[in-house]
Amino acid sequence: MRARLAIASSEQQCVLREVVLRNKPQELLVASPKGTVPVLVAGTKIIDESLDIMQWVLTQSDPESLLRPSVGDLLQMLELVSENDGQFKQALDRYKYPQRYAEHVAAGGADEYASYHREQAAQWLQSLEQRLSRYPYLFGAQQSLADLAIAPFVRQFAHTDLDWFNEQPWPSLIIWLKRFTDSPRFLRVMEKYPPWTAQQEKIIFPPPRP
Ligand SMILES: N[C@@H](CCC(=O)N[C@@H](CS)C(=O)NCC(=O)O)C(=O)O
Repeated sequence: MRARLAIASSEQQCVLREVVLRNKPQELLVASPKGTVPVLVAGTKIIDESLDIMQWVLTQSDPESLLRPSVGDLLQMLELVSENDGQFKQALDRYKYPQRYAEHVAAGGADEYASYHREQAAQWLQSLEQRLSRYPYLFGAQQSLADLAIAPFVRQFAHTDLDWFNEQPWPSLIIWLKRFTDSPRFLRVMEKYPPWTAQQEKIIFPPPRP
């Protein structure tokens, strides 16, 4: 989602190959043996971390100035994203999929384990709420790389229990997330694609604007 958001914003196009993780094509593993998605192949360059893809794509073309926020700079944005990708992402995964973590049994069951990690994640969301109570976006008046890199994870958190999320005292965060999910860009990158096969016709991403 991050990579797609950045490509759509950069107004560049790529050939998209959808991957089903249970059935990774050999071509993916040849390009990137670590076998995670997304992977961007640009000539001889292979980029297999979503944040690196965002940065590389936006360095080629950045019509919305996502790399140049009105408040702060790229380094500060990367620091915030790295905090998001560390503790918050860890807590989010444990809240969303407690059964995947064997230690949930020792922690008193999946529900208790999930709610403990929800509380951990909530501390991060509270800090985002504070930022967003000052400016409409994480780094000022305009959307930036940080917003597009972090919002998909906050959306995952929110959708794990939407009623609970909407009851939290996070008015600015809730508006920020809604602005993101209501945006035409979001709907455009959410389109579903069939898994890639060697016989498939090339799929160009992003799709044309409606
Ligand atoms: N830090 C990596 C994480 C990528 C990642 O873990 N992606 C998941 C899908 S969202 C994946 O490919 N998992 C591999 C698997 O489940 O086999 C990035 O942001 O690109």
